[in-house]
Amino acid sequence: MTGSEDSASAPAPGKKAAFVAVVGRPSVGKSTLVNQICGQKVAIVGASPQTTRNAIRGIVNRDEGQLVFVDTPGRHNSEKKLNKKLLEVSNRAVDESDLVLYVLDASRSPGSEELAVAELLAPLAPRTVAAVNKTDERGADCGRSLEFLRRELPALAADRCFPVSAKKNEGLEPLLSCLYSLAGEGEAFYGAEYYTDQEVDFRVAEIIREQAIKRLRQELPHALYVDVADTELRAGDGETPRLWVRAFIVVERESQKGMVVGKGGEMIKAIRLAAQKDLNRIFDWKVELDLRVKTGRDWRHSDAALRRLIER
Ligand SMILES: Nc1nc2c(ncn2[C@@H]2O[C@H](COP(=O)(O)OP(=O)(O)OP(=O)(O)O)[C@@H](O)[C@H]2O)c(=O)[nH]1
Ligand SMILES: [Mg+2]
Repeated sequence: MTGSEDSASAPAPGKKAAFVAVVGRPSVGKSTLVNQICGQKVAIVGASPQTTRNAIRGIVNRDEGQLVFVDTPGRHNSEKKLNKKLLEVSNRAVDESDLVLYVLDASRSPGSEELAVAELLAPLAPRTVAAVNKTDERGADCGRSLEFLRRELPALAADRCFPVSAKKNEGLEPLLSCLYSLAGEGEAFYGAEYYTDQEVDFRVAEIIREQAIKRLRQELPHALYVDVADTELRAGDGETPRLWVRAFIVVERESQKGMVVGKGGEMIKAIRLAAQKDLNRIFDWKVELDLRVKTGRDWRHSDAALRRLIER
């Protein structure tokens, strides 16, 4: 290429660019890890399994180049419609990515579900890196996870397996260096100002869902989704514009509505205020949330609802 304009848009020589699918069983800490690596809250985190329901991209820009991490739903083998859909999301992310970051939980003994993940990744070992997470947890046995990897994924070199604590931000730098070393050269996929490519409505819905599942028990975290019905950017009193949002927490049964609303409306108020606080931190706008509850019958068994909610 010749001419100053062309050379300005060409990738700098030697710059890396790759998509990294972050894969593993539910609750091993994939989303926590992506958030730490990106230095931003990209994906929501929850104590109950299957918090992540979509492929969520978090972008890391460094002098060496750009890595796009694709957080995925935890791989849980079950015949339920929702689980099958979540597995599809995970499979697609693996297929479409250049590298795989396999996350394991050092505090749990690897069982059949872990074995299924290792089997899936076996043919991909040359482009896989493993993170053995939660090394900070009491009773964590990192050696057990490393031994599992050696036995079940022998093609994965030992120097590609990294003990980490996503929560404490420990051990992430060598892991990231390894991923950069494996990434191919190429032009960045996103502008350097981006750390995620999620749309505002989706991020708002996810932050509300995080606050809801944090407070609700039993089946409710799995049974709900959040529907952002309306948003409007309004001029603020001072310089900060206000983002007004009307959103619904959608549950499956009439009887679940009461639990989300809580006694005297206390529960939904707590969810609204906490979500609003988080959203004010994430966005440059002052966010005003109008939050309500409604029923969306049996959405987990509806193909149309699952397509709309999961395949974004
Ligand atoms: N002790 C400890 N807890 C962690 C660590 N990383 C994540 N957790 C906790 O593990 C739980 C699950 O974390 P997530 O990041 O939501 O896990 P995930 O793998 O994304 O889960 P799914 O999206 O449901 O598959 C949360 O309670 C986290 O706080 C860690 O390094 N140490
Ligand atoms: Mg997750």
